[in-house]
Amino acid sequence: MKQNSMEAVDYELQKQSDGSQLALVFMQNPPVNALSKAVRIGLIANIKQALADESVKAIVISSKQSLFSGGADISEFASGDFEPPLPAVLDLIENAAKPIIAVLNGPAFGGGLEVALACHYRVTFAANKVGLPEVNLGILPGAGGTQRLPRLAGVAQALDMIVSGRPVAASKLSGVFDLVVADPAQLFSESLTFCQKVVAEGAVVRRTCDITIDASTAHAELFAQFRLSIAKQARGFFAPERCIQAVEASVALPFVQGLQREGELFLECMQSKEARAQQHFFFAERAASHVKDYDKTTPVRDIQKVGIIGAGTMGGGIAMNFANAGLPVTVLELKQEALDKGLALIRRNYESSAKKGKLTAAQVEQRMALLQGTTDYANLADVDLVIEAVFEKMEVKHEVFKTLDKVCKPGAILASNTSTLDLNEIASATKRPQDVIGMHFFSPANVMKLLEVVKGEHSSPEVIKTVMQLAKKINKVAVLVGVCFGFVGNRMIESYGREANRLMLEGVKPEQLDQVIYDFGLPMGPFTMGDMAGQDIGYFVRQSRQEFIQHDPSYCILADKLVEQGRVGLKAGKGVYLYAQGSRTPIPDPEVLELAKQEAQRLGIKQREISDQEMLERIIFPLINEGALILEEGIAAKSSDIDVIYVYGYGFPVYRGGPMQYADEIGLKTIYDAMCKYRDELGEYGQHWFQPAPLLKKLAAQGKRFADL
Ligand code: 3H9
Repeated sequence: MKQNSMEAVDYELQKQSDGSQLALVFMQNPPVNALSKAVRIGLIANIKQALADESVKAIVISSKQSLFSGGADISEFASGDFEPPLPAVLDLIENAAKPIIAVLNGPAFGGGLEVALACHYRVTFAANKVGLPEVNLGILPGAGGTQRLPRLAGVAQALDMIVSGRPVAASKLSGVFDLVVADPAQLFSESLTFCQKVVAEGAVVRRTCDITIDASTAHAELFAQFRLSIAKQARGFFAPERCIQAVEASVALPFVQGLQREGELFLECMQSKEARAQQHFFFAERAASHVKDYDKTTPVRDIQKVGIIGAGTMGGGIAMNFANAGLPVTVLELKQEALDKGLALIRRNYESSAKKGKLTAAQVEQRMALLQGTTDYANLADVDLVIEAVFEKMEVKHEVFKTLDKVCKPGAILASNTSTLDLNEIASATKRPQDVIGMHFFSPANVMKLLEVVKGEHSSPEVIKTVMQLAKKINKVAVLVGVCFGFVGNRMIESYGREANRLMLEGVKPEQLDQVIYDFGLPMGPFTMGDMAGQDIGYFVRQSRQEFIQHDPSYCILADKLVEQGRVGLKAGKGVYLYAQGSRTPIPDPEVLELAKQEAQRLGIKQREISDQEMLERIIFPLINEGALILEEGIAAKSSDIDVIYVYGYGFPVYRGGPMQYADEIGLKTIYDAMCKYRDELGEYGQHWFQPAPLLKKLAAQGKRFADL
């Protein structure tokens, strides 16, 4: 429901000991106090009222919510209605004739911090976080943030905050706050004393725009070095360079012209496809937690203790997530030796984080103390959730779930980390399929943000809700998916690997294709990725997919042959590429090209020159097409869920918003036409693998997007 400006901003007067009044202007727009149209109108009205009231000597802007403000209302961006513009509100604040003091009672981000920067004084508490995260939305602080922050905090500090988007604790930020109190509970009383002091000292209005930046602290070298330092993480993004240019303008131009330049750059960013993608992704990530399978009335089970079956790399990584969140974990391995090895690996991981300064030695010990090893299933009798991470074979999973059914207490959630197997079949090994669910972590499980939560045919709403909420507690982004081979992520990646292999048979060099995919924005191409993960992993999965080979004799034939020759990737020093001892740099190997040539001849595939565009389309479009099938089958509830899976699970560039947003951006008709073209051009292979999904065909014909579903 839209708020009106009276509700969005609250106004109070507070009588001071000298008889004068302090006007208190509180923003109130839950959940994050976004600076919506109503808030902007309310701020203008209340500030004007305070300025017109002769008894008011100073004005406080604060909030009664837990946040000071989460910034501009992003949900309004699509409407294009920015009236009254936020910069106009800030102009009113900065040029007010009475001192305006921002009291930051909670985090201030983006436009929220920009409001504070335009005030004449700023007060907060030490642990409070502030930041300008606009760059994460593909834009830049467009309400004077790029001009005012350098004036207050210095150019180097401002550049870092604006380009990284990282929040900073007030205690670590120099030049911005006039008073930083240690105890948040004392913030209001100390702020009032501060305001009285400002009034007593003549109510001086100190405008940030009047500060001159010392150009000697912001020479060209500083910007050049900064550009170099962020080149890797900024690759492919549009906004970071514009952020830097806007800060450069704060040094080179007077304030008013600087603001103008900021405005131009802001508009350029706003109109970029990267901004559309990043803003789509912001809402996609949050929308992933809005699922129809439960509601507010669905109870949630209390998870206090967790069990993990398997202390391998995956089981260990999963266990770390819970220990990091302060939950005790019992890790089970049947052999003591494997258990000791697994626990030692976890310790090494923690110690390596400590070496990098991410953990203290005490934290390492605290976390290790939460991890208990066992070789006896009976020790899982009291866990509230158990996650199985054992060998990916149905018989093995059945054994584990049968045993869990016997030993675990009623109401315990029994989860499988399977990445491909049928969860319903796994659940059938128990007498409580309603308590069985999939929790598909991505490797390394202690690092990757994504969790595919797989709902089985019988998984209860209560179990689904508990696991979705638990994911947030262990700092994962959970996406709910249905049961099919590979669920969403791995089912879609299948076509990606298949097509990479086929392209090599058709004459593409691995390094050519890897470069095309890297340039598209993924961290690495499919061959480098396969070598890093181990080519044997895909080989093993393919053994259970013999029906693919029956339809297509070329199906991943090169990858299979390489594995059969012991070329399993980086760990063997050779896979698709060669690796020098101790090096991770892939070296092209003519032997692999020769093998491709021979196999192509044997299969009657003509090798030819293939353009970068064809490579890209043949790698990415079938993946999108599979996404369309997944949507049609209801395996994913919405296209944005697929985007979240691809960005967080597979490194799909966030500035493309995920594969489905990318498809929407370039147009579904383009994808549909290309699928038809390859279907018709690639003979039997094309007929088999390039059939457009009916949903893609329908939406393309209607001129619609996946996001319209
Ligand atoms: C800006 O300021 C531009 C200016 O420089 C220039 C203008 C001219 N607007 O994340 P949560 C929603 S750009 C609208 O789960 P948390 C969110 O979608 C802005 N809605 O909470 C969700 O909705 P739902 C720069 C917003 O406590 C709900 O609020 N600011 C906004 O985990 C709860 O969100 C940013 O980039 C918004 N600004 O984290 C900050 N923010 O419940 C963006 C949130 O329907 N926001 N929502 O799913 C955040 O980083 C986090 O939301 C925050 C709270 C840390 C604030």
